[in-house]
Amino acid sequence: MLKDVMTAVENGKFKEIESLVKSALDAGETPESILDSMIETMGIVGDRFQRNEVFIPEMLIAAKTMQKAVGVLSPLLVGAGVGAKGKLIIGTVCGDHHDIGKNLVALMMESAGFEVIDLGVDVSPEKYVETLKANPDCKIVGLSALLTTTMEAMEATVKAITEAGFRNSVKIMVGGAPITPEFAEKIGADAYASDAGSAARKATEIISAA
Ligand code: B1M
Repeated sequence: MLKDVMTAVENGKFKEIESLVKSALDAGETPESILDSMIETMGIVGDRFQRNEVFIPEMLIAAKTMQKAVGVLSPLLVGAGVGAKGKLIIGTVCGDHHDIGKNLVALMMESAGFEVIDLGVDVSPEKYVETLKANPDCKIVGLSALLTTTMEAMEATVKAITEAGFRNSVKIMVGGAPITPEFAEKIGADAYASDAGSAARKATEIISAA
């Protein structure tokens, strides 16, 4: 069942994906295992793109297919108590349009009890600062980047938040495929997480410690 879901995502079977995910759930697969298998598949698609075996349209349709599948899984992943842990602003940094990972992190944060303000993709440092001004009770800002070329924008965002005077009132968490704990430390972020599940755990940890 998982193999069918993976093949459908890899080949961009947009129309079939919902029923395949439902069949996998009916067969006893957990939402988490289905999600993990699709994340693995996107890695495979990325490797094929790098080897010039697939191109942007194929990568895009695989992404859209995964997003449709996530739509089926979302209600099963979101838990009770949404918002109880406070506000969290999240977005993909300026110049970067990848949002599947960021959306999963947002979903897991919501499921962990945060009220999530999702700014979407290609978010400028100014937009983060503006949103912080409108939400001074925000506890965490999450920055996602998938391109090595947009890591710089992540650094610029941390700098803008610091210069706007919010550095003592919010924690900044960063993540995304090219991001490392060393880079997070170098740019002055408070936390790094490698995946959506650990991002939610880490977020809970840092607000409890604050
Ligand atoms: Co893009 N792309 N892409 N792409 N794309 C990558 C990232 C790439 C690695 C593919 C490759 O060459 N192997 C490569 C980057 C190379 C590099 O920078 N070193 C690449 C490239 C080059 C590009 C373009 C430049 C291609 C071009 O135009 N020539 C272009 C850039 C567009 C732009 O952003 N300006 C581009 C475009 C696209 C599409 C639009 C076609 C599509 C995105 C669609 C969308 O997101 N709506 C796309 C896709 C799908 C990919 C791959 C195949 C898959 C990404 C993905 O969704 N993964 C990707 C290859 C890969 O990642 N191996 C690739 C699944 C997702 C669940 O994982 O996003 O890593 P991920 O998120 C994880 C963790 O990273 C972490 O948790 C998530 C869940 O567990 N995480 C956080 C993420 N954010 C976090 C934040 C946190 C904490 C954890 O705290 C706040």
